[in-house]
Amino acid sequence: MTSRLFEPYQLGAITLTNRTVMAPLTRNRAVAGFVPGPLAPEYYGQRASAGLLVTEASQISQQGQGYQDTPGIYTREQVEGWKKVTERVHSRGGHIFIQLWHVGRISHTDLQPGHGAPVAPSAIRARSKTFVGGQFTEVSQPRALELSEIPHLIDDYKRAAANAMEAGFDGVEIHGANGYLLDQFAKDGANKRTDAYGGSIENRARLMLEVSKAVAETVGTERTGIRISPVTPANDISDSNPQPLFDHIVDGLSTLKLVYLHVVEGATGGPRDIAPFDYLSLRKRFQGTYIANNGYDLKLAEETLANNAADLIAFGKLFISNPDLVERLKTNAALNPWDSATFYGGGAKGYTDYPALA
Ligand code: 8OZ
Repeated sequence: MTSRLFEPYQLGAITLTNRTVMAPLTRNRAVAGFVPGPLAPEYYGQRASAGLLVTEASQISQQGQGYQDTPGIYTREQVEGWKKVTERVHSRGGHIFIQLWHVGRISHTDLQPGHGAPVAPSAIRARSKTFVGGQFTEVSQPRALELSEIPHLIDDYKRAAANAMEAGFDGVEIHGANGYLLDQFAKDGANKRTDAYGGSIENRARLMLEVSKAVAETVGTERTGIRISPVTPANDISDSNPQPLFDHIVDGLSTLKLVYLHVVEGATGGPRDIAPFDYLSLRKRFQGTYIANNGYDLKLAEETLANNAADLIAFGKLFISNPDLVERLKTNAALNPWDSATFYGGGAKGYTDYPALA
């Protein structure tokens, strides 16, 4: 089988050198002010041979934060911090999108403005933990967002997207996955609203589509991607009927002409076959680029590209432990194992000290 993984790919206005994507990966190493840490330029720069890098999830506002030491993209200092990352990646010939994040109910009052309740579609607490104050803690009881707050929330996404352009990113990825705010609105396990944002599939999809439209208007459709996870149980999220929900969402995203659809197939970081779901239905509905993610190895990546079931393949943990993953896959070299003890928080260990091939 001839591999397409190492062929260039045109993503909107940018030419990727290959069809690998470094998945967004939370690392909890931001410094004071939730600014990307001093090692972040080196960490991302080391991985610039990926076709496309997507940053760790980055909160669009203080309200959007749910874990300690995650970076933001809503202050001047954060923009300056990210500039150092984009400059390093570009100087090494790479391309990088930032993932725009609002955690919704997966947060703790200690991280919220004025120690208020985290916000959610409905006042239903997730049976889930977050990491705050140096330990895993139950998430706090959320409050339901008022209808009148939604325009402000959309403004926060727009401001973050504009900041991303100022920081030199090639584009933004809206985090619509893994049981965070937009996924909470979309799925009926978390959304019990009775207004225009709850009830029917159309209503539950509304916020994700409105955010997508607003962000695309801010930075351009060719610089706006989105990540979804139709069946993941991450962060206690669930939906009674995800196929028609995501068929509808993807029809809407396609109409908006977003540049890519990034799909976590199965349980995030877990089994791909956790629940039946027809991903090809999404592939067919979406006119832009389809990025497949979750548990891909070289063989599955090559098969998937050969079958035209995806355009790009995102690798997560393999990119943590292999800064030169592309070269290793290309040459069938051994892969460094990852150390899960150093995924979240800490310094250079398990972050910038994984060796490249000699
Ligand atoms: C791991 C730990 C904390 C957050 C996601 C942003 O799952 C995350 C995340 C992953 O999308």
